[in-house]
Amino acid sequence: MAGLIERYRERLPFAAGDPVVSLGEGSTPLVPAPALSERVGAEVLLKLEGLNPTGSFKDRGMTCAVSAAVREGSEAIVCASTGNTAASAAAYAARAGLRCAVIVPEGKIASGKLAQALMHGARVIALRANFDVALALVRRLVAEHPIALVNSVNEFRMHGQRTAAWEIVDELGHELDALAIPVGNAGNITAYWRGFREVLARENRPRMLGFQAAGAAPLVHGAPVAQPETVASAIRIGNPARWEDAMDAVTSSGGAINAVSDEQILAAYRFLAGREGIFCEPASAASVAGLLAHGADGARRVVCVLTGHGLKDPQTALAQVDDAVIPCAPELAELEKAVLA
Ligand code: AN7
Repeated sequence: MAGLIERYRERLPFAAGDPVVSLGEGSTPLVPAPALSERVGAEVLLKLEGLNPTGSFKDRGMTCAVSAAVREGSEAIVCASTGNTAASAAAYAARAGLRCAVIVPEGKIASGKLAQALMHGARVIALRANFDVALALVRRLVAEHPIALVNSVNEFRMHGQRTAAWEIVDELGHELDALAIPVGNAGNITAYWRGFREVLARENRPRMLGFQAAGAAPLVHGAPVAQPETVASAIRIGNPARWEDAMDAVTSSGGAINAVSDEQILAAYRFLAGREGIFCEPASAASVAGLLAHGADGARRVVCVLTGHGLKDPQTALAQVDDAVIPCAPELAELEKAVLA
């Protein structure tokens, strides 16, 4: 499958002949979720963004941001990240032959994401502060040095991430009432709304239902959270960069922004894995938790965006299933007991 710059080139700011840094991102499946649909009382389809090359939706924006950085002659890129942006930036930088530095909150990123960033050869800097402080510092850094910033404040990231909305419309037309999506730095909800606005008439646009973790829910409270906390480390963000854009998406679409507790997030995480066969990371499960807790707001058909793969965060997964592994001696009788008990 072609990457998304190739798939949507006529709608993206890339001309034929421009450099394209792609890992074959995008074109992710939209999978029905029968068990979830029954519980929510609406038809729910899951957009599996964890099937992008580095395991999260960030690759959509990163192919555009890194291709643009190469076109501009940049030699290095940088980002602040709760993990997935770092993994994606590191991979696309490796592909493009750029240097890459990622600034992450010390001890607060999932191990899969850290492994990715290191394997792709990024310089990984563990800041003794949270994501919001990291982003503020990185913005000052790039004001002083010729390094391309690839956080979602970079407009090319928004260009790329809009393609997910276009893919949904390519598949469903306007037969979609709502989009449920986790919200952290608020780039993705902003990009989806822009994408829908570009291809759907006003009366056909879905309502945007954003969900934040209760301990990191500035948009729900209407004020920044100085010390955000949640098990969903990807969305442990207290002062989203795309604050106004996200609130505009929610308001103009007639949607809502709500909070879900860590318990609700983890319950949804287990439900998806155990009942739908779909393993997403905790932050992604926030959108499912939101539908389960707050309902679909009268929607008949909802797309729920699962933003990252469950394999990103093995620690949180294993903590859910304590001592579930059954040891066994290599004897048939023992194996029978273990399997059939
Ligand atoms: C799995 O990687 O902010 O609201 O630095 O990794 O667009 O920020 C990640 C965010 C949802 C929230 N789900 O998206 C980062 C970072 C997953 C994520 C979000 C993130 P935005």
